[in-house]
Amino acid sequence: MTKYIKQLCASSILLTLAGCGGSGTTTTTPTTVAPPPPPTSTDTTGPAPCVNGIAATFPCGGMKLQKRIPLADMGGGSGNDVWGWVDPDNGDEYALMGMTNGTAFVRVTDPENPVIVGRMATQTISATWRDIKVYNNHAYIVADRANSHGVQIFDLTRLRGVSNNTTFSADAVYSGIGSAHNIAINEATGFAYVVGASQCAGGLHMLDLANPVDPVFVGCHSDQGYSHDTQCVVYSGPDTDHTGKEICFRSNEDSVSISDVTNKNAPVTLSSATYPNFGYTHQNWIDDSQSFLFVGDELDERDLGVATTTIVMDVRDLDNISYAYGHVQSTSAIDHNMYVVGNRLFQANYRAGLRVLEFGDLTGNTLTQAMFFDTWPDDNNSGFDGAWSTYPFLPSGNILISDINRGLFIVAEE
Ligand SMILES: [Ca+2]
Ligand SMILES: [Ca+2]
Ligand SMILES: [Ca+2]
Repeated sequence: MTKYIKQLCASSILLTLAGCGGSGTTTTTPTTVAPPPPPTSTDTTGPAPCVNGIAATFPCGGMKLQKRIPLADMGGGSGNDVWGWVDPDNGDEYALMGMTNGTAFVRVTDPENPVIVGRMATQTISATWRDIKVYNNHAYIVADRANSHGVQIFDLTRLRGVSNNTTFSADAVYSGIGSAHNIAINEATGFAYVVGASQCAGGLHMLDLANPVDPVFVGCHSDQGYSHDTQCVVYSGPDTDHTGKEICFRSNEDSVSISDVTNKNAPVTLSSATYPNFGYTHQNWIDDSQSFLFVGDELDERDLGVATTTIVMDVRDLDNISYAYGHVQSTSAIDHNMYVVGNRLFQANYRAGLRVLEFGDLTGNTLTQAMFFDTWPDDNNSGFDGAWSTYPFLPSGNILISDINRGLFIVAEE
């Protein structure tokens, strides 16, 4: 969901407050509270096959419902982000479900019988925006407009062997930031990139995660001001000028930009570009060949009245990126968080639910809808309801959907 702070970030007042940098991790004594009685679940849904275009009450195509867990069962609040974790010792799969008031941990190894292992409350106040990433068996959790929330760090191996509904606290909290919109982690290098914080003018606040419970601030990259989201990778794409460098693809509200962050002391923006009919440049993900960047604009559908449109940027030359085309779908919903697995693009499209697009050669628009699971049966309009995010990277092939209104969905291809 968008957040309008670019103008604020440009103000001298905030810049004065922001500075660049920040440091400090508080190592807390993690607590594990004896679980209260498990919640009485009266309205989980599923499993349900997709029959005549409906799974339970949810429109579907080629996908089945393994289980839906209502928000109340996970401690409530509205839903927001979701990420996943696989226990390297035993292969157990987990959903890390963000909610306004905290994060729920759900073991989904048996997807028709998921186990709510427990939850960790927000570090400060309830927040519409929470974001979660995982590195080295630790979860890193930020929240937006949440005062001095910082980055909660949670050792996920503590979930091992826990059966249900335990109250956890963070192992440590990085307090070099307060609120932040998002956190990205390049798992290949062990660096985290906080974006949308007051620090670093809302740009990249870079952290070295070599010690997982004690992140070390290593630099800012704020030349473009506020970034709403980013994906950072070790570059292996077609532009041989930059092979092996650490490259961040950034969505900056009003543009897309490419940055070389290899040298944390001197990151450099290589290029930036916009596209027709932009409303709010929200989030992006690169294809496996690192040639084309999928970009979600969060306000074009609502404010410009276009049908669900996903932007494709040609980034084959990192020094000179350009708009390639927009892919238009049949709904009016807003495309939100999206991720690539092979030749498929998994999109959480708010009121249209999860849409899975397949593609071939991206030099032309070959995107077509392969399957879908609609968590908002009411309509497909451009409201901020329904599917916030999705996690399509579990080895089992089960796909997680975090729904603002209806909780955690575990779905699968039929
Ligand atoms: Ca859009
Ligand atoms: Ca180049
Ligand atoms: Ca719908």
